[in-house]
Amino acid sequence: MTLTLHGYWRSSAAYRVRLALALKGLHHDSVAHDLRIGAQRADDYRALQPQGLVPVLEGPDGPLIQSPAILEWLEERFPDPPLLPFDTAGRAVVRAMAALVACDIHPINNLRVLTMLRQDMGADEAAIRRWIGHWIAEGFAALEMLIVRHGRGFAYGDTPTLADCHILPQVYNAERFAVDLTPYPALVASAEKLRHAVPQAAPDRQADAG
Ligand SMILES: N[C@@H](CCC(=O)N[C@@H](CS)C(=O)NCC(=O)O)C(=O)O
Repeated sequence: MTLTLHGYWRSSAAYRVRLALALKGLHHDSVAHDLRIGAQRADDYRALQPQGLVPVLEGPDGPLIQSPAILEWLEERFPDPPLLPFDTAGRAVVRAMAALVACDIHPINNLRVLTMLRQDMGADEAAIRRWIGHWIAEGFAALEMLIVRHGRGFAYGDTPTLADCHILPQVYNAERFAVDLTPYPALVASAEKLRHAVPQAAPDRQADAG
């Protein structure tokens, strides 16, 4: 089965998918779309992803969009190793952790939001960093509490889950923007554990990095 991931090395949403693919031991081909030059908005790419966002995963079920849906698809199609706990309560916690990143941190710090803040609202780089840092800190404070409660090495339990696939890319974003991570030791430790488990998924290991 051929799986082709359309992404960009620094895209944290694409990084989520690379992590899940790596954890499941799945090979994939990569197609890079340079977000800095707006390649994601080209007509032929919008035919795959009408929003003009990365990632897209092309496979036997057609082009799949929205990284949370792609991760759920991978989990259903390739259940071994599982990235969700077996019990319904645990699944709800893992999905909540993932949603905390995917719904409440990442979208308001996305490139198109930052571009609007810069271009239409007159925000300078100091204001942009304050904006990003604020939303990451608020979300990470809550995540830290959840990881202390549920984690045993990883964010939930002692094996990686879909929660970790969301958290590590968000930590990568936080590092890019020099957000202070010292208040979140459990979160950082869980992210480091995943980073070391699947180094091949890291942004700087991608062919288009630079
Ligand atoms: N909810 C979407 C978000 C995708 C997304 O925001 N991708 C970013 C990169 S991380 C992007 O393509 N940004 C381009 C832009 O904002 O123009 C998903 O999880 O797939």
